[in-house]
Amino acid sequence: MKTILVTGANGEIGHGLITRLAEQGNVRILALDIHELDATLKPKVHRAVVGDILDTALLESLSATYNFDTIYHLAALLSTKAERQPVLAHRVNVDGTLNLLEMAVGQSRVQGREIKFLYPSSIAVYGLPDLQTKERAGRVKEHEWLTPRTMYGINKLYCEQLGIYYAQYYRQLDADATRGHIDFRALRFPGLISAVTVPTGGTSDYAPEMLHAAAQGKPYACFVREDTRIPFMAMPDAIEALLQLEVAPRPKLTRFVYNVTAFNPSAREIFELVRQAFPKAQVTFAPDLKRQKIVDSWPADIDDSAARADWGWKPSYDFKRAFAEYLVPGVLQCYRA
Ligand code: AKB
Repeated sequence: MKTILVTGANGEIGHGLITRLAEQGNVRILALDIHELDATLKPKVHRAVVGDILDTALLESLSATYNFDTIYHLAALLSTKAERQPVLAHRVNVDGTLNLLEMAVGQSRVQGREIKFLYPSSIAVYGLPDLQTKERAGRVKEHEWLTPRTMYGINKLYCEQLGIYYAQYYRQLDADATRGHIDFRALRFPGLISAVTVPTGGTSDYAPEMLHAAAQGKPYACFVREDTRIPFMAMPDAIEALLQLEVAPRPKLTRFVYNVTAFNPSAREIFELVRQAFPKAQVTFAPDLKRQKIVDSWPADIDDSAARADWGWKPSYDFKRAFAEYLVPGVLQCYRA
């Protein structure tokens, strides 16, 4: 039986991940979140802990009680929220990640083996200077355009590096026995769209917000232009990507950080599929110029060929299938009276 720590357990990825891990069985899930865990998730976990990843005493006590095999460190403030509270974002996104890496390395020393550390990064690590460059850049590779323009993007890019440092160079001057070993693996996710949860605090949120508003018969003012294009993925594929990366044999991995993506519609194209499913959808486009700038700095598409080649990544849902077979049936079920 594997023991798995999930931070940010109550968030969108946490919901999907805990559900899938519990279905797989043979796992003991420890769910950590600043908020009380959703009642629907509680039966799926061994223990739900309400607490802060900045509380090192709490992390020490969890570490003293459990031997973790894998840590899924999902807790973060997303891009819009982080822009509104940059200092808090830096604390949670960077200091919080450092605390978890320290905990993992401590666990590795005590257990005498490697601890897997799964980290969701983001397309927010990229920063394109203007729309012409964005158009020219096409499918951005992992090493390109690493000039983020948001606190969140900067936090994510730095924490990728921090994870690589802990995996490769941590305390490189020490005797080997004191070092501890972390098997750090990160995914750069595009915008994620779930049928069962609505994100909070992100800037790619217009896609899920539009869909969930239409399903509830509520009007929606989309905060980006109709021609805005960034990559997206349906939530089940994001969860599969995390699970597949976790079990991929290390020798096959040529990198620590991988792009993954599924489709990259414009906001207008998203609206068209929403309207097909919900003909009465009341969507207007009312760009918020400041949030628009953030999305414009993210690539129109990313190149995930390394993930495909190294560990067989392939999304199950393309744009049409995501709507027809997952999102639309899912939201209908969600809001059925
Ligand atoms: C956000 O909008 O901040 C996130 C992301 C793209 O990582 N969804």
